[in-house]
Amino acid sequence: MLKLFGQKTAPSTGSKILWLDLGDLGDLVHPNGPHEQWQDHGLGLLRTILHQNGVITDLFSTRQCTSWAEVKQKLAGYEMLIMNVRSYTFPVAYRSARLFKEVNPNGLILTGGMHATVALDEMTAIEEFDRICQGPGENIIVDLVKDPKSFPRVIVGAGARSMADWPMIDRTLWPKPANRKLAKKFNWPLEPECGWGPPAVATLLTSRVCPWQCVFCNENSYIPNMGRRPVELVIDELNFLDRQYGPLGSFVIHDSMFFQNPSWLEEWLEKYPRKANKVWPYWAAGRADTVRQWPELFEALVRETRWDTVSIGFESGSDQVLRILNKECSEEDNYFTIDLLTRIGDDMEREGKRPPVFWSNIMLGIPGETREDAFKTMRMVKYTKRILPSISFYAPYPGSALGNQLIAEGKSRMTKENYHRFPDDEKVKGIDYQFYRDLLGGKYDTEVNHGLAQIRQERRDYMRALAKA
Ligand code: B12
Ligand code: SF4
Repeated sequence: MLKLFGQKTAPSTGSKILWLDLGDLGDLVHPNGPHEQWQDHGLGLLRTILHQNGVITDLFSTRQCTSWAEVKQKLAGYEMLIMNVRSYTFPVAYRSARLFKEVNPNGLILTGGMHATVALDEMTAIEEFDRICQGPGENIIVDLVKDPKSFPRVIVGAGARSMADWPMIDRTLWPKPANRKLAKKFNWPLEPECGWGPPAVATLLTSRVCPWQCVFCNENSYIPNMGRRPVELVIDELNFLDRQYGPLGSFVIHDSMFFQNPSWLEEWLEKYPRKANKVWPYWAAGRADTVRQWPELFEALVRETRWDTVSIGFESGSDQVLRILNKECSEEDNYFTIDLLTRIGDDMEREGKRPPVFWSNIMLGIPGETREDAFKTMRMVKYTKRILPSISFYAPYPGSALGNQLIAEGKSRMTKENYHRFPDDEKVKGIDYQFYRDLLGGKYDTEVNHGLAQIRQERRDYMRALAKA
């Protein structure tokens, strides 16, 4: 069997089954930013389950390669290829599948992941994909990999009822950084610092589904409901990672919506500061309306559990747009949340503590948004005292209600060759992107600054805050 592994990839286990981690070429060699280096929990979970059941797989990542020729070389000699395909990795997945079949004409390709659930037609159109699993895979992956031929081409997956049933991910099954300089600061199998908290960083999930129905997202329409991971298991995992690979510096809770389910949050508030090896600061997401609904709980979490980086999907500073998005939050909810965290931060600063900061998700270029709406949004961003803005041009993802509608109307510019490559990609037809670039560049600062206190009128480089979306 021909296997050409450079030092960049994990040594071969001798297995003829390869799990290919997907992402843009070079992201684990010379990454563009920290988020490109984060690890894939779907891959981590399913590979852990496979290995615990005696099904050993090899691994490498397209992110560890800098050319397609290198990817092709590394694919040679395998009998089976497995991939977790999300919409944003679909272009890389199908290109890899073609290369795999070129070098292993009799090889079999198993795919699963979010894109199979939300855009089955695009997946079935790729004839190289021999099996396509929709939905969760934890209770099907072992049987499927052991005997793929006993399954039809399109399969509905089976998941756990609760995240309590998930094994702890074996993080050594994740890809390594493929460059010595990067490896030094990566902290593998933990993850690198991204500006939210000290290294080493661990990413984890405590919940999978958000019950809201924002039209640009509404993942609960395609991710089956499941029980949240028990607080004790989350703390045990953090303590284990700290002991085994640490010292841990901070962590990122990747949940789409951490600030939900008050009884879980109250238990977290009570146990995390007491039972964790150290009260590490963390990043986690919430919504402005729930902060307004449970302000005491929010404040206690920020103060006592070191929820230092509070991600809120503000999205827009205009009620008109928030209604288009079915966000079920109002301008008033947004300003309530901003004022509350500012007050907490001012207090903590007076006490000599590090004040919490917002990771503020903002969208521009939403169909139906007027210029005045966009000015209001940028005004809200500038009004926020302690903010890491994450601004993106709205992207019509399949699976979301608005995404599906725009795709059906032929208005999406996201093609299977280019789901999203660069932050300022133009994603929807009929949107005046030049206006938005000018807005971020400062051309409309007079309009944006209208009514803002002098101190808030200072501008930052908002073009740099523009994120891939
Ligand atoms: C963590 C996360 C990220 C991380 C990703 C890190 C990484 N390397 O993977 C970061 C922060 C970088 C990220 C960024 C983005 N993300 Co993101 N992200 C998530 C999030 C919150 C969790 C993903 C996860 O780990 N899930 C848990 C694991 C266990 O699930 P899973 O990977 O789907 O795997 C399961 C199944 O799919 C299946 N399965 C998977 N593979 C296979 C293979 C086989 C053979 C089988 C049988 C089954 C199977 O079994 C697994 C276990 O059940 C999801 C939302 C969510 N709740 O899932 C969004 C989500 C995946 N992201 C999304 C998007 C759009 C993005 C962004 C474009 C911007 C944005 N809006 O957030 C960027 C683009 C990133 C890029 N690099 O280009 C969308 C994807 C929509 C789509 N149609 O694919 C989601 C669904 C959120 C949303 N509703 O908008 N993201
Ligand atoms: S955008 Fe946020 S609040 Fe809305 S459905 Fe998605 S995860 Fe939930």
